[in-house]
Amino acid sequence: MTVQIETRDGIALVTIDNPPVNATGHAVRQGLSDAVARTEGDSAVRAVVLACAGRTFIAGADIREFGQPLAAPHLPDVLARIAGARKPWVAAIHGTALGGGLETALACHYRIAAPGAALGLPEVTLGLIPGAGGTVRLPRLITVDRALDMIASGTPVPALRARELGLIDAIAGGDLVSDALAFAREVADRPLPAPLDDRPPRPESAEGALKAVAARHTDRARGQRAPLAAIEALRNAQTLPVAEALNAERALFQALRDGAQSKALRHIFFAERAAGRVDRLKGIAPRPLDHIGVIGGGTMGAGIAAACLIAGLSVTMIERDADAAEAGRARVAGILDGARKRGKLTPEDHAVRLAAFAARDNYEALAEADLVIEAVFEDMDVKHAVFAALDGVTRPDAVLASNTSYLDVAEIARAADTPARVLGLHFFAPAHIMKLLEIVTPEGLDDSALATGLALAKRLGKIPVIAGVCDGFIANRIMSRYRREAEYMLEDGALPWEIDAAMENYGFAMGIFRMQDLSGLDISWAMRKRRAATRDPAERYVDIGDRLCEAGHFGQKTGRGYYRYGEDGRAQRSAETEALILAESARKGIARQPVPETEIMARLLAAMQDEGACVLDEGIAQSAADIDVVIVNAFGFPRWKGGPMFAGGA
Ligand code: 3H9
Repeated sequence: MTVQIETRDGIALVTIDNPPVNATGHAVRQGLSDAVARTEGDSAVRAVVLACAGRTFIAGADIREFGQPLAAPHLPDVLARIAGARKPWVAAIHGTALGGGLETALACHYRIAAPGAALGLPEVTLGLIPGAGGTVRLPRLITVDRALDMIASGTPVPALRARELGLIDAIAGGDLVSDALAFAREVADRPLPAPLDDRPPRPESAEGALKAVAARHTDRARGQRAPLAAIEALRNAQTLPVAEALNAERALFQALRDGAQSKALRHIFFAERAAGRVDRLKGIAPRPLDHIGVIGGGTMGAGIAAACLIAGLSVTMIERDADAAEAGRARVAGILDGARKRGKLTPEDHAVRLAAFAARDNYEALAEADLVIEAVFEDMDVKHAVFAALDGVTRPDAVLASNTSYLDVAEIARAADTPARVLGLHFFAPAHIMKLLEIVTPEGLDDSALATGLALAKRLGKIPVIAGVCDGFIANRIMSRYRREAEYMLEDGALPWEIDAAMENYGFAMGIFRMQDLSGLDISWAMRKRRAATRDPAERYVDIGDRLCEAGHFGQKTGRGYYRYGEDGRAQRSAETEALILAESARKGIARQPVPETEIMARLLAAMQDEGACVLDEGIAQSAADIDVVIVNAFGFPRWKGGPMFAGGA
């Protein structure tokens, strides 16, 4: 039974058991509706506790049902029945009460949560707003500006904060269900509290707070409809009678649910969860993972080490000498300090994580490592030297990984005595923050080594995507293709800020030239020089980036790049860059033509889709959805467009 009722001492315990996350699919809605009827009709029942089996309270509506016609009873009607019950309902929340889950808890008369629980209305992350009363009931329980902030950001709040806000009535001190039953026994004798629907919205927490929150989310929306719909729904909740506000919420929800943005966001939601699944690994156990070795204490190595430490692993970092080891140690300590300051690590955890870290200047310190990640200079000879050295000192069952972002992992592996234990783990900078991890699988890779790479990703909270071996794997290969297209457009008639504006108006977090300025133009220049000898002479080559570097313009760090940077670090159009571009077009005999914004985006998207199709054909990516996951997470492609392959109808 999906919903079970058991009466204990006058209190009905209604338990939802709908794995994996107790979503309110049809069986749950029907079961809850029946539970209201039964408990209302049973004179032995004085109060009701609503709890969930498994890892979490209800985590929302069943997103898989959204594409299909929904069968009655609908969630808003079920919740109206709970809200109108004559006996008090107490929601007992563990794990996460999200979306329709929190709305169910809001329909109950009381809420009690386990200390580790989190509560939120994350519908905007799926291009939606709450559709079962959340926008109307939440601002009647917590202040209207905080309600808007929760709904428009989609960010859940932990139990402690929920208690401060007035979102829950109590935090369980012992076993959640026992505490909730005791709570229900107590409130059964009290008069039923006025349903939220009969209360007025709570005024804003400070004058002007609501306006400020609305302005912030309008600014951030950048083309997304859901946050704006949330603002509209909250306004309705304040100005319309409850029944009308609920109807208006439902209409907004349905329009969003059937719209392109929500479909795209649902695609990415499921694609991210499917990524990194490899059928043949079923039943293959990963090797133990406690102690990680990191070779190289530069920006990337330090970020990887910090990510592992934050996840609770112990880390030994190797550098070439004591000074470099000390510099690497300081970089890692700096990242951990930042995590403590931002509240990501408690002071106690910070101390424990630091104690689990060592920076050394000899490979022998890796004798006990379960997995070693190399993050040294991108040069095949350097990598070969590292892997040859690792062979001699690591345990034979240790997994060896290269963090290369484009080199041939199969060739790197050949330097090891046991190539089958070598794979690529391509982190994105900053490695302790970026969610994406490309797992590069050379032919002959041992299954348990691959399973271990995937287990590491899970432990670090990353999204793993499996990639085959080729130049640049999935992310950088597609990126270099569309960067090339952007460069062609520079020669053909567009300027960097026009291309960036087109991308940002499409929804990218940042245009490609601004992004290159930020990461520095010198690294890719060095790579181009290394590859110059092997480049196909027939291939169209744009020299503008090289010319900028030759002039010492390495991007934001030198105050000059594609843009010019003032004291405040703001990017400004550069007359110098423009003159250089015009001169390059003239040198090649290209008659510049303005490139309209729609054409800029059409050309960039076509380049991504075309390269994506090649990546798929060659078996480098497992699916088109994996490519979307990579491009959305690596390069700020707007999630609400679903990724280039989804946008192209793949
Ligand atoms: C909503 O509620 C609308 C209402 O306002 C109005 C209605 C009228 N449905 O993430 P995980 C699956 S909108 C269906 O790996 P975790 C997921 O696909 C909804 N399936 O676990 C995966 O399946 P599989 C608002 C769902 O522990 C499995 O569960 N709610 C749903 O890392 C495990 O998921 C949300 O937006 C769902 N709602 O994280 C919450 N949720 O194993 C969305 C999960 O086959 N969910 N699945 O791949 C989450 O944020 C996370 O899943 C959660 C668990 C934090 C709950």
